[in-house]
Amino acid sequence: MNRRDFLRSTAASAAIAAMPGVLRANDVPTVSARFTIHPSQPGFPIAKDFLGMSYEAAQLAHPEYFSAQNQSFAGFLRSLGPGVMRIGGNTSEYAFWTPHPSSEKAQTSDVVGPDQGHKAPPPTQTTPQAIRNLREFLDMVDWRCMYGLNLGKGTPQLAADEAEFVSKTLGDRLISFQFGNEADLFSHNGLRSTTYDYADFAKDWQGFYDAVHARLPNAKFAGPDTAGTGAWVEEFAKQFGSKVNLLSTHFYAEGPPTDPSMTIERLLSPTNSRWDPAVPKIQSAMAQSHLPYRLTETNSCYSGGKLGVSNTFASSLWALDLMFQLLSFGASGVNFHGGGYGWYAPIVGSMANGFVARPEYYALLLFSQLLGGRMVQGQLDAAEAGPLFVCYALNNAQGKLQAVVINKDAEKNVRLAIKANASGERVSIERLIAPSLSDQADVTFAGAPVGAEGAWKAERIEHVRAANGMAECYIPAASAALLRWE
Ligand code: BDP
Repeated sequence: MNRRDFLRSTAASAAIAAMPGVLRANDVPTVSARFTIHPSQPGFPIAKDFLGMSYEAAQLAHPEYFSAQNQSFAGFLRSLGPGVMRIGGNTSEYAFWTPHPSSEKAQTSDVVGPDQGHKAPPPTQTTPQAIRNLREFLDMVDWRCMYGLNLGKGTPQLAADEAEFVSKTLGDRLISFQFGNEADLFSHNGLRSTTYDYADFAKDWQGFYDAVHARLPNAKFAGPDTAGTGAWVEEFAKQFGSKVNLLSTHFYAEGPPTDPSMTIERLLSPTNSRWDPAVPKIQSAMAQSHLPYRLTETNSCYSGGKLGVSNTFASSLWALDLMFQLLSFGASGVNFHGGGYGWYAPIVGSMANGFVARPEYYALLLFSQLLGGRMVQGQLDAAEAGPLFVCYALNNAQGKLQAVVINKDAEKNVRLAIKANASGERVSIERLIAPSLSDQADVTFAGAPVGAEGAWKAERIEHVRAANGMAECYIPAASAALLRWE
């Protein structure tokens, strides 16, 4: 770095440090990057219901949770726009449709965390009351639902009975049914023999489909909802593409939490040995079937998440980047798995104690500002900033240019020059920041934390000038920002 650059970067660091709430800028170097945006070269659209959450089916055994009574939880979903609630998880193979509960058990609001997958969970009952409450809840938050039926321990007959009631009750709040959760793991988890393979699953799936379809000729289905590397999704698309309205798979960035190599650094790494090989398979399944794809269950670390990784600000930068990786190949949405007080759950709490937003929730909150827009092409020259610095550009629903910049690197501030032939004389900046990547409680977006019932309102919006198609901004180490051309 020559003297002039050094002085400039020192001044930049001081300027960043002087900004209230923008921390950790002074102790690391500032490097340069350039992002050239082509607003007239469109990419994939950002579906209005791109955002979603995923919950264990066992939560339905406590029917007050997803009910109109649970206002404080509902607020967090409402703040994200019209999303998708996916009901499934390991416990969906142990959730049994119980149309006539013998004793009308008191409605409870107990919380069910994400299943840790260590052993078979206890069986639970899904009652008509739970489904009626779910409908009220979905209406209240204006979300729709993907509903997992029990393939592992259930029967086609029970699935058809349950589907009939769910379909009648959820009406147009229901997007599709799915059969089974991660059937590609059935050979390992005791739900089937150790030789269970795709052909066996296809037979099971067809049997369930026939039973439900016979009862509900207009019912919609999605699948395969598998865990792994995408191996089954291509076969599934080929065989059942004409019977489903959506392809679905899952992805956990790392795990298990007991493995010491599962760290923040690994989570934020630009490559992922589970996800990278899955993407081309998903793309080919989409291309051959012409079906949309949704990542129906994801999070940072399986087996319930990892304390000190999944519940930190790093998870927020990870989740934000993952959503753009999904958009880069045209995925229609994502469901972050949660529930209870799980380490990776974006929203945690209970009706008795109230709910709070974990750091990961802030990624969804930022992203909710982009719904209905469309990605546009951009070219990043980030040689100095390195692979942990990424930028994405889009036109919002009104055709105004926006960009999201994610600096996952805790060791470099970035001075970003942006070239964009966009109308607008200034660019607003809303920052997603926290004192450090490992912070668990002090995340803010646009200067404001998420409060009770998901209340949030931007409190600090910075501006920089855009002149002759150029703008410049500073992106401190370990932070992200939403830029809008005004
Ligand atoms: C997924 C399961 C879900 C678990 C999650 C985990 O579908 O039920 O909670 O793993 O292990 O594979 O955290």
